[in-house]
Amino acid sequence: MFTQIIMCVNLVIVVLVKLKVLSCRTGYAVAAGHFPHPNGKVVAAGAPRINGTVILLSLEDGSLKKYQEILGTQLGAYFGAVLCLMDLNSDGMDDLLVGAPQYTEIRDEGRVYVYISNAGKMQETTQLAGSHAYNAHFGTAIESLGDINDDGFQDVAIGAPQEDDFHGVVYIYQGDDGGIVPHYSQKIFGRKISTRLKMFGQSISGGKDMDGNGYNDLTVGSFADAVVLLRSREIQIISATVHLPSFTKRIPQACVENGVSMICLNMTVCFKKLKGTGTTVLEYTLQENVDTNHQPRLGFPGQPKVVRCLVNRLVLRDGSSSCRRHMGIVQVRLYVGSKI
Ligand SMILES: [Ca+2]
Ligand SMILES: [Ca+2]
Ligand SMILES: [Ca+2]
Repeated sequence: MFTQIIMCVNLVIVVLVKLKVLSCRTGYAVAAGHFPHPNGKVVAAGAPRINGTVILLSLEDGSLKKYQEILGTQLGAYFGAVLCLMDLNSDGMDDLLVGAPQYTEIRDEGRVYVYISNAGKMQETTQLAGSHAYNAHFGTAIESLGDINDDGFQDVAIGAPQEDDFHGVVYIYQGDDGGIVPHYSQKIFGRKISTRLKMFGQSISGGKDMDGNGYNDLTVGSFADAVVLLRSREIQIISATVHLPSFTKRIPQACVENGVSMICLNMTVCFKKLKGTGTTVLEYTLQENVDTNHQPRLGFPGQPKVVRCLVNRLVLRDGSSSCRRHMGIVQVRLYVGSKI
């Protein structure tokens, strides 16, 4: 049995909380946030020895009081060595990510446990494991990035510094209304940035817009006398509309392709940039139906025969819209009596 002291300090107040917990090193990692309600104040403290423990302390009347205790399940996983409080599901209350970088299936793959605030408690919903890579130490660093893909939910970066033969990897996961998308959205290899990088992802700092483009960027530390700044690209939102003739049966223009009667169909596709700056080169594909169980009836002029999809590109500038006209071809025998 050990006694640990956690201090909550501002300019004039010092609060000491004595905790009796079964494992030591309480305070190895700490994080602060808002829980169990949007105005509530909570401190999470990790004690990673033995099976590992995370203690949640709520700030009430100037004192920190034990609110919830979360126990790790695997001996030596270092559960609680890394903590991050952030609002993943945008309900106004912070959620908790707990790193266990030495969690082992074969050897030290690492794991991150995700707890979502629900009914006044942190409840485990998801376990993240990166690529389950041998000796990766996934979860060595966990950092909130803010909302880098502009979908209204905060995103998170997780380091696995010993993955890829100690060159290191950083994973990006996206928050959503259920908490977090369990599969990563991006895997960033240190080796692809520079072969000199070692232990890329040992430390991560995010949530700051370093280049002023309106999107938060990511700074990643390594053991190679190098710090890497990864800049977020801006999000562009483009609307796409396809205009078809209202009465396709009355299209008068008949086509013949390879001796087979066809009906021509003039269509217009329009794109408008709703969000984003600069010049965008847009490549688009037109295809009648992507359902492989359905026989397509619409094609496009091609050489030497009709093709089922058409690929084209155009340039969109700031706030601009642009349209292109294309001719579709419908086989007569399939067209009669049915709509496209
Ligand atoms: Ca939340
Ligand atoms: Ca997001
Ligand atoms: Ca930026």
